[in-house]
Amino acid sequence: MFNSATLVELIKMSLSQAQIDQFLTEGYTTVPHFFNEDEVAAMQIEVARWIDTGMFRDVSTNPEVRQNYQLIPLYSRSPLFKALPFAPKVINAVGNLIGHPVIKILDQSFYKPPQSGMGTSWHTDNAYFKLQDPLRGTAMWIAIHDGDIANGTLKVAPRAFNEDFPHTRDPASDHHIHTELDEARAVHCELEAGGVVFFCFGTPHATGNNLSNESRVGVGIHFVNRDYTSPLQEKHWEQTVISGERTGENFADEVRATLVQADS
Ligand SMILES: O=C(O)CCC(=O)C(=O)O
Repeated sequence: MFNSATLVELIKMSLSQAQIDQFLTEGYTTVPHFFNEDEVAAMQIEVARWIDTGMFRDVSTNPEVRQNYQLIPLYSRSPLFKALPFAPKVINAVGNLIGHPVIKILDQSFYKPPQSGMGTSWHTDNAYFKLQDPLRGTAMWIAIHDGDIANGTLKVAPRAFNEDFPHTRDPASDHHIHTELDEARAVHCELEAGGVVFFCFGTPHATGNNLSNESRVGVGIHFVNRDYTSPLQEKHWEQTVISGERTGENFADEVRATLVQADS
């Protein structure tokens, strides 16, 4: 059962019908302030630890000019981010969008240093995951720092998730693939830290260069409805069951522990 604070948070953070409808028709929706102030502070402390201890890897093929630092996976390196998908508001929101049973298949982070941070090229997650129904998988992209056009916040192409986007190797990255997309179709998801973008596996998305004087970090967590995956896909992905009976207290505990440790 949830305690009353969790219940209040859950009600406050439930997606509106308009957000669910936007996801189903446009392939994405944004939720400002999905994470509260303490949660944002804890996530920023954790991400600073990853940066300071050199845990990110630069995937840029032209690192003298621009850098695009990636850390993947997160759950094995961070109790905070291991617990985050089990926060009741996350289970609830993701379940509302793609239906239960929800499994988490991937988590990762991208760090863009000031001025020379490089964007990630246009792609769909389904170019990697190949889910038959692109609406049965969603990414939850978290703005760890305020994201705007100048620092290359996430951009998406609405109403495109049923289109076919051929992908080829991205020469700017040492392992990614990319697709062509007319920039006129882009919606820039400008969000304060703690805001979230949910976008389905068929939705083309990208980030821009960080031209600002501050670092910017995003975290992406990928979920699917297990009833829509094949055994072959399951063999290749992480299989963390999210739906089900849980106390829901783990993320809150990890947030507190991170803040207390940073204070001591
Ligand atoms: O932050 C980025 O540069 C890329 C984000 C992304 O493509 C994702 O999280 O799926």
